[in-house]
Amino acid sequence: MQIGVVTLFPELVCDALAHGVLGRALERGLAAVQTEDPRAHAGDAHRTVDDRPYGGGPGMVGTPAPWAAAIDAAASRLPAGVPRLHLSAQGAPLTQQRVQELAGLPGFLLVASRYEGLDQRVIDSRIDGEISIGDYVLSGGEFAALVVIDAVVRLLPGALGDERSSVEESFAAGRLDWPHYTRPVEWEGRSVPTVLQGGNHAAIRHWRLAQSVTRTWVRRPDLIVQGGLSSEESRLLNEFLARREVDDNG
Ligand code: 4F9
Repeated sequence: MQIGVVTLFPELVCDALAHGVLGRALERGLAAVQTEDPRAHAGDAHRTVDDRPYGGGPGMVGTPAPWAAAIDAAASRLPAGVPRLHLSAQGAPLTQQRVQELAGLPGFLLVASRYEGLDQRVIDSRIDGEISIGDYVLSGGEFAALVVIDAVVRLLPGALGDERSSVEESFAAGRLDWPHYTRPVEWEGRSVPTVLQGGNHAAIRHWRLAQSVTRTWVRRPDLIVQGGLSSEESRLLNEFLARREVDDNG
């Protein structure tokens, strides 16, 4: 997979990609990330990449020519036809489904703008879609681009040590995870739930599904409104609501 990132801070992006699962996946060649800096495409002596907004107001707007040239240069090094995506609070919310779609492509180009954003004409002429990672404003799109890259690259075959992890995740799509525990069995007076200490796999599965659906119900009812409950889930939820075994911390 070939990923391009247009950014005024190529080092920030590259440095962040050097660690953990992501760092190892890139090292092993499962994906390659190339950056392109609009400043390298600025024509004037001051290397201008932003200017004051027409119509007035605070902040600055990305100058069209250097941003368009950087996008074109980055796109020319990627497989033909891959989507060009701008990170923006005005974009479509990033979901695991979108992440999975991106993971199936030969590549994509992420454009991380600064200031009040890009001149709209660059978006109109060069961008295929806009992605938001949440309803808040960042000082630039770099961290949003890194979120997209992290979420996608960890899904590539071979990126996780244990491929079951991502299969189980997509199986559990639309549900929050259940709680996890490791040794020691007792810590600061708190115990690992008894069911997890034994080897009754059916009971463990039952407990995990119940925790997962009940947590989702309490903390993220919007996820359940979207997809509804299976009959097993509504049975587990009713059992657990009757016993109130789930923490509502969140
Ligand atoms: C990008 C916010 C993606 C949320 C980019 C300022 C952004 C953002 N999701 N905010 N520049």
